[in-house]
Amino acid sequence: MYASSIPQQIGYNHYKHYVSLFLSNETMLKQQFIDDLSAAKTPDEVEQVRVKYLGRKGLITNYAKNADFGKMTPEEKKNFGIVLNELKTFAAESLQKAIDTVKQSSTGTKNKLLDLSIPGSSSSLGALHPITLVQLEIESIFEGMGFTVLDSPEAETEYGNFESVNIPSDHPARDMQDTFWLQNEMVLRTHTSSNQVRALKRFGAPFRGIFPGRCFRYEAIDPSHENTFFQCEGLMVDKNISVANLIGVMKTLLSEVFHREIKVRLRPGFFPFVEPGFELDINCIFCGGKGCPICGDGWIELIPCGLVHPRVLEFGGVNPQEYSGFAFGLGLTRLAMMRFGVKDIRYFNCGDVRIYEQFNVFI
Ligand code: FA5
Repeated sequence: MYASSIPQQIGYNHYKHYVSLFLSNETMLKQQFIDDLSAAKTPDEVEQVRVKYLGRKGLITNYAKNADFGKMTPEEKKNFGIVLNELKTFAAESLQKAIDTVKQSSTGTKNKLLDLSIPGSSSSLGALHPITLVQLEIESIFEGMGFTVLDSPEAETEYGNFESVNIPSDHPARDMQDTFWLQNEMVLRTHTSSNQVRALKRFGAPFRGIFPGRCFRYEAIDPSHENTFFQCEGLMVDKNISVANLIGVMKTLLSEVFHREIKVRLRPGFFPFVEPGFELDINCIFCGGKGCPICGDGWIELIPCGLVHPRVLEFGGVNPQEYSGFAFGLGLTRLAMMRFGVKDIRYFNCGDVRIYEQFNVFI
């Protein structure tokens, strides 16, 4: 019987019936046994098949009882016996194979579940970003000196980012910080200095606080310049604050960060919101001050600072006759480079976790 000769309109059950008309009873029984055994997936189900066909009242065991031996010739009887024995042997062997297979697959699964020698799949823990590590360190150093740590917005008004720190719209200092302007006329802050006036307005004087945060500049990037980097603004306003207080705090900060005395140099620097203003540079830790592609001349510009300009105090509602103060804008990303010996600032924003994992401080 070939499938191609089956009438098109019949389904599978009809097909089986159709086929059965052309097959002997023994062949039909064998096929039925094969179908049942293939459907058995567990040892219990195989056992049910065994009982159904080879049990005491099984279909194969009792098959001979239904045979009409009286109508058979001796030759037919002999053939019947041979076919029946073959069927019994076939069924017994098939059942044995099926039992072995289902047992193997079920114990195999159990073994797999219990096999403690198979390496587990581990999930890796994240590490704190090196800039975050340095930020936390700085926060703790300043908290130790009585400073409060404050959060602040990354999008600023034009007034906050520029005018409140004495940089009016026609001031050339605006050109020193190329800016990302947002469509709603806010700016992505170019520095953290806008927090000076914000803090004074909110807390008044005396005040000691730091403001770590991300800044953005439309900058051509190179090993020491990024378009997205971190600063940490600091502000201390009280009676009789002088440059001596400023230098004292900066030296404490650097010796605690680097765990040794760091050579620094203070040179005049211009920032419209401080008077006098300074650039505090540290001796390059990569070349020891000889000059290299990272520092240029052996010094790294790290902390611009100065005494708070009287106008800024006024903008913050503080009387400059009564109070004075210092402010600084520490380059946190640059400090992280120095702290961990990272030679190119671009590694910090590249998103390659293999770099961050080396710092190996788990959350
Ligand atoms: C300022 O941003 C001033 N607001 C700092 C200040 C605050 C001065 C208070 C006085 C008083 P400056 O543009 O130099 O200054 O940036 C400060 C520090 O931020 C730099 O010394 C440097 O360490 C870091 N910095 C600036 N631009 C980048 C950049 N593109 N990539 C990485 N770090 C930068």
